[in-house]
This record gives sequence, structure tokens and C-alpha cells, in this order.
Amino acid sequence: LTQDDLKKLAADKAVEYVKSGMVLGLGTGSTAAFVVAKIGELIKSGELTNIVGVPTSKRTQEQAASLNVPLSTLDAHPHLDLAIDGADEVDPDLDLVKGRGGALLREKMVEAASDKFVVVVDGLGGSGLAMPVEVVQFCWKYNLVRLQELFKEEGCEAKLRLDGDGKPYVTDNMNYIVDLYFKTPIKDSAAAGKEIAAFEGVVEHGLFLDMTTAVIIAGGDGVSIKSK
Ligand code: DER
Repeated sequence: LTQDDLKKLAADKAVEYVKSGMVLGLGTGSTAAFVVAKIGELIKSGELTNIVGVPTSKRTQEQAASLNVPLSTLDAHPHLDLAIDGADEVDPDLDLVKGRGGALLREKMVEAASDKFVVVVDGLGGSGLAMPVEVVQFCWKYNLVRLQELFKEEGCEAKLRLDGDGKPYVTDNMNYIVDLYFKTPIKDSAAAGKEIAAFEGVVEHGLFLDMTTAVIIAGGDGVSIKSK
């Protein structure tokens, strides 16, 4: 099985949680794209009805719209039944690192507003050695240096994320992303999350703590589900 086959397997399993009438958070990334595709398929065939999707990025919004998935926003639907998304890393407590796809801010807003949050992955990752932080463009270097200093003990190297043309990567919210690379994993994620968030000009970080309902993992020997 290819990586894409595994992602699709996990995505199909996650979509079993979706019931007609639900307000759904639609994640971003290569795995979430399979979830959105499957939901589109089930809406088209009439197996799912009255679905409202709240996309977590412009990319997902475009994909869902192209599949005729009815869309809304957190403004109109501040309470969601279920959100499904991929993750870059999952730890044994089902805490996540997300944001390598660049959509962490909208993902966290939408997924935190959801009763259930199901995560789909094709392996657990879990090195704890990299984490994205979304920062405002204004004096981004000032925050990059502050972040690197904050995690000096972990041997942190902070780098501004660049796009394919070597220009700073700009998020849907017109911010930049600083990727933190650690030599040793962060010891206390909850404390780290609070310290990062307290920096003026930091918009959001990629630690998604205490949010996950279940993780669906597709691997060589099939699909398994972990929940708390
Ligand atoms: O950036 C993100 O938050 C993505 O959801 C990421 O966590 C998973 O992306 P992938 O499905 O392409 O691995």
C-alpha cells in the first residue's frame, strides 16, 4: 500500500463518524483532502444529507466547494458536531503537533469549537522535534529570536518558513510561520504552549493539546483507533 492508500483508508474510516445533519469541521492537508473527497462522494450519492462544512483553509474551501459540499463559517455556525483533520505528530496522550500544512490558526479555531475532533494519520510521528508558530509579519525576526531563546535548553533552532520561490510563506491570515526545530523534545507542552502564546505578535502555535477525541491510524497491518 502506498502512503496515499493508507491516508485514504484512515480517511474513509473517519468519515464513518459523519452522520446526516451534522455541522462538520473540514481539516487541511493531504489526509484531510481524502476526508473531504469522501464526504463529497457521500453527499453526491445521497447517503449524507443536510451536511454543513466549515473549512479550515482557502484550499479546503475550494476543494469542498468544487464537490458541492455546503459551506459555512464559524460566525454562522459557532458550534460544530465533529471536525476531522490530519496531524503531523501524535503523542501517547493524543496531543498533537499540527501546522506543517500552514493552516494551524483556522484549524485550531474550528476544531476547538467542535464537540468531537477525530484525527487521521498514516503513522504516529511523535518525535516532538519540530513545531510551527504563526506570527504577525511585523518584526517577525524579533519573535523568531524570542522563540528560539525561550527553548534554548531544548537546542531550538527557529526558521522562517519559505515558499517554493524562497519568499516567506504567507498564511491565509496574511501572517508568517516560524518553524521551531528542537534537539531534545519539549518537556512540558502545556507550559510551553502558554509561554509561546504570551508573546505579543504570536498568533497561534501548533500544539493541539487536550482536543482530540480519537485518532485513526492506518498502517501496514490495517486501521487502528486510539481514544482517551
Ligand atoms: O498542517 C496541518 O495542520 C495539517 O493538517 C497536517 O497536520 C497534516 O497534514 P498531512 O495530512 O498532509 O500530513
